[in-house]
Amino acid sequence: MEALVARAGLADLYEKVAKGERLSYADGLRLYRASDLTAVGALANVVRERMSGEATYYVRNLHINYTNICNKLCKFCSFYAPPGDPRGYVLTPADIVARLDEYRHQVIREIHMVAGINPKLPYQYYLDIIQAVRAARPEAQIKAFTMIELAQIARAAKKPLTDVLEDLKGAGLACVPGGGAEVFSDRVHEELFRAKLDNEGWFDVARDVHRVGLKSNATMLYGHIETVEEKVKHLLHIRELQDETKGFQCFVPLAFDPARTELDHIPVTTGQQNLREIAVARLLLDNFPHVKAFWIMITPQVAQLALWYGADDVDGTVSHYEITHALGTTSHHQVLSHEDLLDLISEAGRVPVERDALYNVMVEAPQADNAQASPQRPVNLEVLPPRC
Ligand code: V47
Repeated sequence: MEALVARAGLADLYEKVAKGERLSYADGLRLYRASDLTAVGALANVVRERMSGEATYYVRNLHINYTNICNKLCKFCSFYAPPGDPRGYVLTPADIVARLDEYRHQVIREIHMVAGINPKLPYQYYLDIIQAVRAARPEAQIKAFTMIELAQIARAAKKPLTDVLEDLKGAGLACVPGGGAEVFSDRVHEELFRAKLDNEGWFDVARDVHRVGLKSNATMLYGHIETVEEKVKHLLHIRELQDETKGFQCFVPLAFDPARTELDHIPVTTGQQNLREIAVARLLLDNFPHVKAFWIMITPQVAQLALWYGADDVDGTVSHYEITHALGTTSHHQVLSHEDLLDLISEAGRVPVERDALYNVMVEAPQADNAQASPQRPVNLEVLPPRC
């Protein structure tokens, strides 16, 4: 390992990582530019194993996108329908309960609910959908509303955000996902998502979320027009906020999927890029408990490798996802079964640990009915064709 990182010219970074020293902006640039990705991954693995050992967290979850109507018109997004577009939909609380009913025979620990910014939705709608989900699946935790949605909900409520967050908590909100962060760069904001809450606005909302005692995640959308410098600044910016609030649970790098977007000339991210993003994040975000591999965007195959490049969390069974699609498919039904998730993790030589949305451990390791999910059994990766 020392020889590997020395050959890659990263011996001094190994020293820092071994001593648990914080990496700098310049270190971040070097990690992005180092030609030997295995050396960067090996460094990240030191941190990953120090923080989580062999454990790989996973969640049985369900994603629900309650409306695709959005007035932000982000160039990287293929999911939205602008207001007035006939493709627009809004799920009523009853629609959402009907969706949940389709999964009544399955264990669900986390319901992840995010959507477009639909200015027509009244404040009560948001409380109603949380209450409806809570009543239908009281055992599942609700992770809902990006910082962008929360700003819109407060606008609809005409109340201070902290009051709104207390109302949402009272209705059943357990925690907040990390979406809408994109890349904290004024240049990229201006170019790709001008109408959306600006970067400082995202931080202000996150600060309030953490202030009222809700945990959240943070994301970074990469693989479009961003630069390496912008990505390092993004990571250091959220590291700084984490020092202040300690409210982030997990960092989620999101690989840009250009299909059906205004940026469809941009090539899809490669396996090398996807693994590097996870590794650099693990190394720079020394105060984040978890780094997630979201297989929907990077394929289950690369998510599996990511468990040796810094990721200690795989999301999840997912079941239904509308924001992006597996390459070459248009189906919203995007799922890994519980057994396939267990196999994916075990085959990689890690120990699967089931969690809920707040990282409470549900079971220590595969239980009796999963025990035959031997690492030898081939993982069903047919759900997605490889993207790289
Ligand atoms: O905010 C939009 C991104 C996000 C595209 O917190 C795109 O655990 C790629 O945030 N290609 C929503 N990405 C999803 C999200 C998320 C997903 C999984 C787990 C968690 C978590 C959060 O998806 C948006 C935006 O950044 N997005 N369009 C696209 N074409």
